[in-house]
Amino acid sequence: MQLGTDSFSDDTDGDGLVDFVEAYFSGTNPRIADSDGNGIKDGDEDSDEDGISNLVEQDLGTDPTDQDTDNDNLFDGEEIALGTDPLNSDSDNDMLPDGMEVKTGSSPLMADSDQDTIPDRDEIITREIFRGSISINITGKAMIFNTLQVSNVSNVSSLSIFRDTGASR
Ligand SMILES: [Ca+2]
Ligand SMILES: [Ca+2]
Ligand SMILES: [Ca+2]
Ligand SMILES: [Ca+2]
Repeated sequence: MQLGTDSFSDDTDGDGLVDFVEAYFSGTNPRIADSDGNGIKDGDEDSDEDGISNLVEQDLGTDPTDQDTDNDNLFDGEEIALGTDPLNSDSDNDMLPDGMEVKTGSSPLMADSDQDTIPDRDEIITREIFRGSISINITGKAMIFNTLQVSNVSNVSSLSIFRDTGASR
């Protein structure tokens, strides 16, 4: 590597971040411990403002420049707080992404949140969506919220939505 870094040290500037991470991921300078000179070492900075420091991200293997490494609509820091896996979009492996489970009220850590033997993805959920003076009631299995998109509906007295069972996110 031609980075001007010390080839005998993984962390040339001693800020806690290894040179490789600084050069390719965190966007900080591998030769300066405090790249932006704000008094906070690069390792303690939270470059992507996702709630956890660059150093913690380096240890976890998450992306210090991406707030949501696994793209499940929960910031990396939120996932640490919740106990979900910031590197797995579906921590409990029940086919419902972590962020969606938080939104719909089921547990992202349990495939059957209320332990009624019906898995979260098959639970019947009712939601009322408001937009201005219009409200839409939607009832269906949790999975429907993965793919549901309603746009420009007008003068429709009843609306039926069919979900393609083969559909996935
Ligand atoms: Ca991150
Ligand atoms: Ca995430
Ligand atoms: Ca996750
Ligand atoms: Ca899940």
